[in-house]
Amino acid sequence: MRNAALLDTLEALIGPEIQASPIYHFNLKLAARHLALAESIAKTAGRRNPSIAATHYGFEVGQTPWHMDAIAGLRDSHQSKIVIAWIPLTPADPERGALRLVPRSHRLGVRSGPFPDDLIEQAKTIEAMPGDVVFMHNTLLHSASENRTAEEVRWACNFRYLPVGEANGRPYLPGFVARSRSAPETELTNPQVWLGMWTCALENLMQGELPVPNVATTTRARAAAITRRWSEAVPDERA
Ligand SMILES: O=C(O)CCC(=O)C(=O)O
Repeated sequence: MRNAALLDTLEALIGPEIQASPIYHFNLKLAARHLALAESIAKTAGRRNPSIAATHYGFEVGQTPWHMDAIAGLRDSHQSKIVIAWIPLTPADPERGALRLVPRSHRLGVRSGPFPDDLIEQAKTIEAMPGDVVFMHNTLLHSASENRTAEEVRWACNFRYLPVGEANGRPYLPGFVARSRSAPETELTNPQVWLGMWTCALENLMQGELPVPNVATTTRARAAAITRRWSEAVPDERA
């Protein structure tokens, strides 16, 4: 997440003060054999089929439905200059699970599906290899195809970056300063500290004193108030 070449490119896109968002994912696409196993376990456990259900679970291991990443964050983050860095760790092509993007769809603003067919028809398939990075606007419409291999697991990271000080959409989890030209001492370089920040944040949430706000129902004004309250309560996340 602090790779210098990655941050150099991000700097050109969003400026020299770069926050790594606490919203990030590792996307694995399970192969047919793994999905068959997962499906049989799901059946036994009375859960939905993980390979096709357009749920959080399906999103992560099977075909990823059309979406904009912005919807994962509270509404006060929808105006933030958020860039997604999607990084394949294994080959990501139509056989193994490829990213599909609708060029210029970020101009539509934040929307949730279903999306019209004529929009989806404009999608481009990206063939990406380890070493590549795909940079996306936070409101770019995208999806990913399923993994059609018998055995290979396809892995990709979805990291998000935005200017320091802008709302990241999950104020109750720890982001960190990945690069700061004006105050380099604020950069977080110690992964153990970051682990400590996550541990504290999760323990705090588990105490349940403050409910986790719902991204779909929390208004922008309320989200901004929640974000402000958290940044006053935790002025320096590293501490
Ligand atoms: O890597 C994938 O399979 C899906 C990526 C994606 O759509 C996301 O992380 O938002």
